[in-house]
Amino acid sequence: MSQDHDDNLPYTNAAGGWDALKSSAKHLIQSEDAAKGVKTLLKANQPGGFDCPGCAWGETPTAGKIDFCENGVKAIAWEVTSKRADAAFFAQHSLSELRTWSDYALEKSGRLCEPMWYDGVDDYYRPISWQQAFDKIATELNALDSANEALFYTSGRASNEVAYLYQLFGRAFGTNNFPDCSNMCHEASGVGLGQSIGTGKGTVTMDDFDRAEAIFVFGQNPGTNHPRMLATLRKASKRGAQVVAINNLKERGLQRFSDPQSAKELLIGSSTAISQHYITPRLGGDMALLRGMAKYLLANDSPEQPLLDHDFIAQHCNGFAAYQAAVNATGWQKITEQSGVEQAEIEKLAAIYGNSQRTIFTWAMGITQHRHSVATIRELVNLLLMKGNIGKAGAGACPVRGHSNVQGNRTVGINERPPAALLDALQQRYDFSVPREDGLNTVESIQAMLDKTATVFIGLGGNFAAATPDTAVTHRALGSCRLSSHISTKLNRSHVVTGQQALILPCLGRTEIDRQSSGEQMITVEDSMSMVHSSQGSNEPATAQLRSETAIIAGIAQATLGQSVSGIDWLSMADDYQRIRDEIAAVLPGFEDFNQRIHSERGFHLTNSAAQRQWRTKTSSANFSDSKLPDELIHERKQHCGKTTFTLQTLRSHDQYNTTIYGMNDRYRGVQGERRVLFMNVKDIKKEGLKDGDWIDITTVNQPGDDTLRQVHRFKVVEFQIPKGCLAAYYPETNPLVPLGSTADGCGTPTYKSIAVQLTPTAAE
Ligand SMILES: Nc1nc2c(c(=O)[nH]1)N[C@H]1C(S)=C(S)[C@@H](COP(=O)(O)OP(=O)(O)OC[C@H]3O[C@@H](n4cnc5c(=O)[nH]c(N)nc54)[C@H](O)[C@@H]3O)O[C@H]1N2
Ligand SMILES: Nc1nc2c(c(=O)[nH]1)N[C@H]1C(S)=C(S)[C@@H](COP(=O)(O)OP(=O)(O)OC[C@H]3O[C@@H](n4cnc5c(=O)[nH]c(N)nc54)[C@H](O)[C@@H]3O)O[C@H]1N2
Ligand SMILES: [Mo]
Repeated sequence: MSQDHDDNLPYTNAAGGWDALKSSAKHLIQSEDAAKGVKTLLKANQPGGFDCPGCAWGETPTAGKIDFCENGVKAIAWEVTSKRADAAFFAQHSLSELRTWSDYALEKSGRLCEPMWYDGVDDYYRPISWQQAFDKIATELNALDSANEALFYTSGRASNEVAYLYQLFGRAFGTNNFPDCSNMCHEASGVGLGQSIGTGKGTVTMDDFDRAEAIFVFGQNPGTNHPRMLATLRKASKRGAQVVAINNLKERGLQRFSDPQSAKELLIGSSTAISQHYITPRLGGDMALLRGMAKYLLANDSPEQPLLDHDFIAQHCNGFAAYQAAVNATGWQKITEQSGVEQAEIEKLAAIYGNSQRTIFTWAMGITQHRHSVATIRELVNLLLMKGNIGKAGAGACPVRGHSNVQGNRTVGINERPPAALLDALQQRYDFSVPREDGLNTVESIQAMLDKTATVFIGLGGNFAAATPDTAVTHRALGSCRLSSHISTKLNRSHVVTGQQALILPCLGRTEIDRQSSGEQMITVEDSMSMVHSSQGSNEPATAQLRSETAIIAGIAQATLGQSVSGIDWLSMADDYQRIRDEIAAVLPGFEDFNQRIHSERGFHLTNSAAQRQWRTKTSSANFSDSKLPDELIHERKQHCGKTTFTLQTLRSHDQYNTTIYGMNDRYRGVQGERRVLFMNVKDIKKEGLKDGDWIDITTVNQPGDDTLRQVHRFKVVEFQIPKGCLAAYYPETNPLVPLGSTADGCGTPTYKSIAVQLTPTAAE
């Protein structure tokens, strides 16, 4: 059996194992409805059950096997809680009081129960009927001078059905303003992959993981954020595939893993080494590292021992000569300085890659939330193209998505920069003039609220006020809206940082039965491997007043537009979601016979053009990109004024789901009972005259001309294995440090993983 460990020491057990089971049980018990929780769990990710709301990792094709993880348990326990934030709760706690609560305390109040209205005058949310709530929204929307003054935000848990209806409503209303969580998440993957290979999605399926000779995991912490992926990596590692982790931090889950679903591993206390190679580059150093790998491949490729797939390059690719020139023009000194990795180590990685005939690259937020994320993703693809690793079994690109249906939301039209083909197809199907002008992304929406050019905010799920950058500025922006309204399951920061008036519209969760006039409904979602499958809850709704997200959007659309758009009967679509799926099938390629195909046990796969080696790019080829490395990352800046500038990344603990905080521990990183911690290299701690456990304030180093003070107070220094000059701390506590204007080049993602900061000891109280 696995040995017990001292909670105060860094975690030394393998990830998963007994501790994961222990923690799962604790969270089920805390949900105060453990029996319901267990019953619910057995249906997670099973045919006929519901899609786990935890993450977008693909389902394991072995039917009958339990397919959930510790953090899926937390997500489910969180939803099936017996606690309620009902009308009595809101009568007891004023908005001014609720604003002083922590994010943790707000969500702990339990499930939202009935629609609530804040009139901007008396400091309390009051119950309101559904119809009155819809009418309030309709009145505000219809009073706008331009449809572009409305913002329709989506968080990626929404189903395909509601997302489709939502975009149809927004566009029939007249705008493409669909900011979404993806703008803060994998946007750079969509943009970069689109430019390189003509699809914004990953090119692999679960089967490819069984055939890969090497798997490189870049900037991702699957032990916490995609725990079911560890089982996939473990299997690959056991059969001899090389697993390489490239991560700023030494993450436990990427080192050793004991599968809590493997009775044998649990009983004998064994575990599997996940990655045979673990490289810790500096924050944002991945592009330089990849460039170094490319340099090695080019230098060591020979007719006798080819490292490149020249036939593939000749037949399928564009721009190889320019890329070669760009690689040759990049010196090793720049590469090692920017990546923080020695040449010999980069060459070792390159040799593993060069000698593997089938390689998968996976990545997540460590790659997508930097200023040069698009260029880095294109560099990842450059490497894949050099060896023909796209459209080959056991090989490909795998951006591991976050929210369980964020990919599906994009597919069905949640996109502020919609492709012309989507707009054309909508125009052909419907009798309204489809808006052609691009809409606003998340950061642009905040700016528009500040400028008062957007004044009505509707949030389909999520927690806009907490997930976005520059917290003080964003709260000011939301506060200036005429109306903010949120379709949600639990109370969060966005409900208490209101517009002049505000609505809370409480909805059913994934685990609950969705009854409409035609009977019980199912919904559909798409995972990171482009598998579309159904999801159906089996629990009684938390309260009788809850409505489904689909019914709520239909209600808002009916109140706002009525039957003014002929051919769209909003309410009838919500009566029977098959009608929405018929619309999706008529408008979107790949969804033919949607209502029939969704009944096959594990759903169906949406064909990926790049995986078929069809390149839907402007050149009709797969494009190499010849971007230069960034001139200067934060750690390469010359120091002025004596104070050290560090690069801060903001990331997730093991006990949170984005802005939802389940608990105060981060087991694998050895943190107990607190979240205001700053991970720091021991040498930096000494150099700054600090000690482990000292308290510091963190201040953003602004761009010239920006004099906003961005600061967070009283963070505890924790010694950690992290490269010098780099820091890490949890989100959303650190979001006040991210300047609104600091976004990735070529896409609007905030630079959440590279913030220039300085430290000062917290003054004694
Ligand atoms: N339990 C749980 N599951 C989740 C979520 C959750 O909050 N909780 N969130 C969901 C969502 S929306 C998303 S997007 C995903 C997020 O999944 P992840 O991307 O794994 O999430 P982060 O915690 O942001 O972790 C980023 C990882 O990248 C590393 N990293 C940071 N910067 C760099 C860099 O410059 N280079 C390299 N090589 N590594 C770097 C960090 O050390 C960390 O290990 O998870 C999804 N699943
Ligand atoms: N500093 C920093 N900021 C970040 C990130 C980071 O790494 N660092 N990551 C970014 C990323 S990757 C993402 S995806 C965003 C996340 O941004 P969002 O998606 O906006 O935020 P979440 O925290 O996932 O939203 C949580 C809320 O969703 C609601 N909810 C939960 N389940 C349901 C449901 O079934 N239906 C509905 N309607 N509502 C539901 C609950 O009320 C809950 O409070 O944050 C981004 N912000
Ligand atoms: Mo995300």
